[in-house]
Formats: sequence, structure tokens, C-alpha cells
Amino acid sequence: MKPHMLPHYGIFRAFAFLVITMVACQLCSSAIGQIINGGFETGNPAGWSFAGQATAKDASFGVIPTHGAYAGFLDNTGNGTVVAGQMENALHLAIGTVTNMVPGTPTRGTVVFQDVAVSAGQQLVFDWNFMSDELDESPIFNDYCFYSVVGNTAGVTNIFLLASRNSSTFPGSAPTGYDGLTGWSTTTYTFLANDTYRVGFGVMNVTDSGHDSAMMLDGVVVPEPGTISLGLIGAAFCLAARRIWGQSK
Ligand SMILES: [Ca+2]
Ligand SMILES: [Ca+2]
Repeated sequence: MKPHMLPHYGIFRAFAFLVITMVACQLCSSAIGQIINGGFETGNPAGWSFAGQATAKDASFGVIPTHGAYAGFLDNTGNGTVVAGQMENALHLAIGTVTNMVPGTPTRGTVVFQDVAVSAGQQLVFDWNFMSDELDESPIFNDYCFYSVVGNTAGVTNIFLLASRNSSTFPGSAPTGYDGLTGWSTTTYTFLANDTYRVGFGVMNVTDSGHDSAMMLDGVVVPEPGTISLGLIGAAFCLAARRIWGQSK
């Protein structure tokens, strides 16, 4: 290479690095899912789709949110609730999936859900809390709450019981109108394949449609892959670019 070409070549290489890095970052960010309003800090379920009755509560309700001022609140009693089949349709679950989670006949409740595009190895993390007005009633009223993860293309269909009137302990101080509260727990789910998943949360009445139970949600996130991973990807692109431009000299 002639000496007088060097300044232009250096600028061209720097520009090429910049473009490649920007494209790499764009590719990474487009593969990273984000839960919208996972902490319900709008004071309502904005960003969430739902079937049933969903709102948000602040500490004045009697339960302190784990992240910020509000937590999501899913109700299983009231005219706005839906039957199991409507929940299953909303969450892309097979008919009978919600119905068969616990012994007894589920009646009505609420689900909230979002679709999120993730890479294999990313995690869903959320805080939940279950309260019930059934603890001094018969065990046949086995109200429960659950979450589900259903892949768009990868054939993943998961539903998990989180708590029920009969299987959980209720050491927490319950808000007015409820007999007991499980207290907050953090649950983590790891996605095993790249895909878009419908992530759902639900609370259900059993045997009758009265004596309210409710599920609270807060801090629902799918954290981005670690900055170390992004750094490694960036370094790999830089090395590749150096080799390409190095060979072209
Ligand atoms: Ca919150
Ligand atoms: Ca009930």
C-alpha cells in the first residue's frame, strides 16, 4: 500500500467497524424480549393482555409491592371473571389444562399474559403472592393460582401450579376480606429454546364462584443476557472485521 492511502484506509476501517458493531448490537437487541410494565408501575395492567379482572394495588391495599409503588392484582370473583376454556384459549393452552391442575371443578377466574421473544438460556423472573378467603371454608373450595409458558413454534407447553388453598401455607397477614396470605415468593423459569413465548399468570375459583382468592404479581422481567456476553460478541465481531480488512491489504 502506498503511504498516501493510509489516512483514507484508516477512516474507512473505522467506519466499517462502526457499521458492523451497530448491526451486531441491532441483531442482539432484536432477539431480546422485554416484558412491558412488569412491575405494574403505571398503576394499572397497561401493556398486559388479560381475560377476567386485573388491576394494580399500592400498599394502601394491605400488601407492600416488591418493586416500586404498585403490584398487579388478579381476581377470581366477580362479573368480569372468565371460565377455564376462555383462559386456555387466551394462554394458547390445550382445553382441560387449567381445569385439571387440582382436584375439583374450577369455575371462574382471571389470566394476564404477554408475548416475549427470547433466546435459549434467558429467564423469566417474577414475584407472586396468593391470598384467599377460603381458609375457613371447606377444602372442596380449593382456589389456586398458576403460571404458564407456551412457545409459538418450539412445541413448549408448560403450566405450573404456584399455590392453592389446600397445598400452600398462609403465614402472611392478609388484607381485609381475606383469611390468609402466602407472602411474596420469587419464581424463575429458564427458556430452553429461541422462540416467542406466551407467558401467562392466572388465579382460579374452585367448586363455586364466591369467596374471593387473588394473586398479586410484581417485578415480572426477562433479564437481558449479561453484559459479558454482549462484550464477547462485540469482541468477536471486531476480531472478524480486523481479519477481513487485514487480508484485503
Ligand atoms: Ca411494582
Ligand atoms: Ca373461592
